[in-house]
Amino acid sequence: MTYRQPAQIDDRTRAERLTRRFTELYGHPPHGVWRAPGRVNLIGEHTDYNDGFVLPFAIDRAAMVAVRLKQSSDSAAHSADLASSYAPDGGLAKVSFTIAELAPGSVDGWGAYPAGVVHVLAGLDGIDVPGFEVLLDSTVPVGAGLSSSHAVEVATIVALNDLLGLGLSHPDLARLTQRAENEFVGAPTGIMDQSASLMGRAGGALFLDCRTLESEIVPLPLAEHGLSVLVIDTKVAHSHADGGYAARRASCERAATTLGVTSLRDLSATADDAAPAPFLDALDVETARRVRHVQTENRRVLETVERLRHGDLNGVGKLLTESHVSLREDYQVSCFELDLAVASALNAGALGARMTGGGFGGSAIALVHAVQLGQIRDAVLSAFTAHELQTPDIFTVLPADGAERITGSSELSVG
Ligand code: GAF
Repeated sequence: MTYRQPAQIDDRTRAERLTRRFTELYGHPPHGVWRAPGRVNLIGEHTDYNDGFVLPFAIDRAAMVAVRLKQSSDSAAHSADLASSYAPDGGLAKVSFTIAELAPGSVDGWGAYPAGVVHVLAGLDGIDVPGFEVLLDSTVPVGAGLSSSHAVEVATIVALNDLLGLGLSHPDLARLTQRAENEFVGAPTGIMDQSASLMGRAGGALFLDCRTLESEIVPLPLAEHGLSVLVIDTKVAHSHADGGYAARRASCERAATTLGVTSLRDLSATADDAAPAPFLDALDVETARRVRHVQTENRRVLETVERLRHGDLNGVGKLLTESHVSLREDYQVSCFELDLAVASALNAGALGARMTGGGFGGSAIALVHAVQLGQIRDAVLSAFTAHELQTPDIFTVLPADGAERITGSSELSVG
């Protein structure tokens, strides 16, 4: 069967629609509209909080915020057109808060994302954050492991960075949204997702050194090679505030201390490092496997960048699949549905496939010949039906530009 992707409305039309709804809701227009994309991670999983290497790309699905600054310090945020867990009745979900009263736990649900960012900004010396009104919408599916929460945080922080003239750089903004996520939302995540949302570029993947935040866009010539990246959202909801993610992170930190290194990155700085060495004897078997994943995954990222530079997309596919095996066997963050998505895509002809993001649910990606999209999607759907599982959502994604202002001038009338 041929595969047809449903059309998405363009950014400008979405921004105009959001502006109209904002004006109806608050009685005056916003000062501007900003968008920030979700991401898929091509490769480099659970390496970011080990100071390692990652290769994600921003996708053509994004959160959008319309924002207006106020004179008072109370803020209101509404979500519109969000996936059902944000506004279950399809209407508006509203969150209000006073900036000075914000503290971890004081706002929950989706409202914690804009509130967390504001809380962190307001805590910086010399920055006075006034109240503001926000209307939010997003086309990033929630709970699918495509960074819907980071997209909201990044859209909010770039809007405030512009409106308040803060002049913060992308690495600064990435570190601040990471603090919002860690300190306010309570999810001990790394720096990859917000960096992809901020620094992604259409046509390429973001090769990021998570220790220094030095980055480079590596071209991802999908169309030239007749390839597509297919996302398979298993519909198994995951949350990084749950124990599994935190336990993996803690075990890596303990292992680094035992091995006498600052972080596990120091065991695998180059692609030529020797295989896991006798030092692993100092660790219990399970921890040694976690360490082996981080070490081999860092090497796979470097190797993937090399393969891309040489136009070897078959080689990239093999590395993706190796990454999945390592996440399943050594890091143990996959699940039955993710393994099934990967296996059925590979059996139907994908060049490579792997879980993407933190795991325990969420999405898998497959690198596929565009002409095989229909057959691969059908094979995955049949496999899920045969196991009486929820029907996955399957769609293609393209590397897109990172966060940006869509409309609005810098001339403000604050009210
Ligand atoms: C989640 C986290 F948010 C990232 O920081 C990263 O650790 C990823 O899981 C695993 O690679 O997306």
